[in-house]
Amino acid sequence: MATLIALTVLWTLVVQVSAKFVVKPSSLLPIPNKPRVFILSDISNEPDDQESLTRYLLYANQFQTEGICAVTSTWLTDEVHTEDMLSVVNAYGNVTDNLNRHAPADSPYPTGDHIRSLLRKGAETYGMKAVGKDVPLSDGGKLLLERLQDDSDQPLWVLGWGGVNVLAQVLYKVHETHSETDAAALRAKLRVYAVSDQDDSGPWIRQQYPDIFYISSTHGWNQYGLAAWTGISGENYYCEDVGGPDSTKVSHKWLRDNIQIGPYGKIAYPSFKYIMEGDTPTFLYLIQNGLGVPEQPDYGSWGGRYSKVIPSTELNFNHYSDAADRVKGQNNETFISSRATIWRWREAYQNDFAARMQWSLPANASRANHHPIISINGSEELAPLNMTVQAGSTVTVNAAGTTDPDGDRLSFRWFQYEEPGSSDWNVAGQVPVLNVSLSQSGRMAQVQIPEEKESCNGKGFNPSGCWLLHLILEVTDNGYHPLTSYRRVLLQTMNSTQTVS
Ligand SMILES: [Ca+2]
Ligand SMILES: [Ca+2]
Repeated sequence: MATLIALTVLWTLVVQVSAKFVVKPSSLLPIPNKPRVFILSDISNEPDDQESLTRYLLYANQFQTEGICAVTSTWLTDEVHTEDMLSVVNAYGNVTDNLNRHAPADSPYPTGDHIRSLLRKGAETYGMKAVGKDVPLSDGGKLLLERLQDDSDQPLWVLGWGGVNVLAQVLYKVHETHSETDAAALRAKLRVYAVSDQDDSGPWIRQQYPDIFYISSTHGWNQYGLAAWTGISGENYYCEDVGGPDSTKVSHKWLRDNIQIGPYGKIAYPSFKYIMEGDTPTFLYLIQNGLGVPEQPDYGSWGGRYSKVIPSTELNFNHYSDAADRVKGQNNETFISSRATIWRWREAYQNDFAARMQWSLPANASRANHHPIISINGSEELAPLNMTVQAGSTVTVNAAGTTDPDGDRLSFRWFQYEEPGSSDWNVAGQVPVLNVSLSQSGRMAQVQIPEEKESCNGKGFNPSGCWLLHLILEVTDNGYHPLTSYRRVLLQTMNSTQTVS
């Protein structure tokens, strides 16, 4: 008999699937859409940008990389260092054949030559000194402007790993050379995720152009311990959330054993000085694993969770900053913090990195693992499964068709992600709670939707005050460096006067 359990508790069940077999590219997790990405990196101010670039390239077949630009920041005010990018890309170019044995047939890794062709220098001056009427566009600015003006109707993600004056240059140029309508149309294509403000051009951009979709942590200057992105690895350095995440997974030893290996990791990945990879959350946010929805910063992902600074519909003000999650840490204490929106996924994102580094090894040395492919209600699509549900009803979510390309054992964990959709600091007791009963070793979930007085209590965001509830399925295999895939089920509750479609 299935057991009914409140979803504040976690369910973990294990099921045995078929025996090991040789993986075929056609059986790997598909990559249907590739976000367009333009990176601005103050590489060489400390080792961590080089680390982030090393990790990024292991995901390069998930992205359409449009440019990688060396920039300045407060920490590197008058020089830029493409040569340190080049050393990473050269090492990457030597292992693309190895990596491609683990890529879906229709999404191979780009060649080293292609990535090299995208490297550019930004302005070799600090912040707004690079922006103005008589200041020429840097090479990086020229490429960014070209990418912004091309024919693509897809958003262009600008990832700020340092200062963002190359973007400010481009916006200034667009303002000078385009009508306001055309300039606004170009700005609407931009999506920015900047790692705090690292020069004066970020605040300038947000002040001049509040319409730009712009994710960045805001806090006092250099108070990085307050920022969500430090959840990637920073608890011991910043003395925040110590005891919550597993610090061994971001230690020098773990990185030496699992990342600084082989013809790529050993050459490309330096040891960190302060914290590991402060800039990595910018692209973890875009990784296509079924968890995050890039257009919805408040949904949460490996790259953290963010909400609008001002929820006004009258002002078109699109700045998103840190939101908090309530997460039980390793030490069994409950943490409510923005950093937790990232470190809660640490085991999965570090295992994912380590597994991909195995892909970069020669075949005879690689202990390769590949991701589970979740099938939910018959669909393998990564986008959320949207369901409209009547308050008080019970619905079935069927993940029985889930497979693993390696024939690994799979564990199924279902949980309600309560924070998205609520602006309460502490969601406990504030969000209607789903009850789920599992069968078929966790592959089948019967979801009990709360009664109308809870589901439609007027506090939900849809017009009738009903709630949009987030149910996450997390499937983890038992390969060497276990890999996790996700699917988000969005349950829009309806009251008894509404029709369920
Ligand atoms: Ca940086
Ligand atoms: Ca596997």
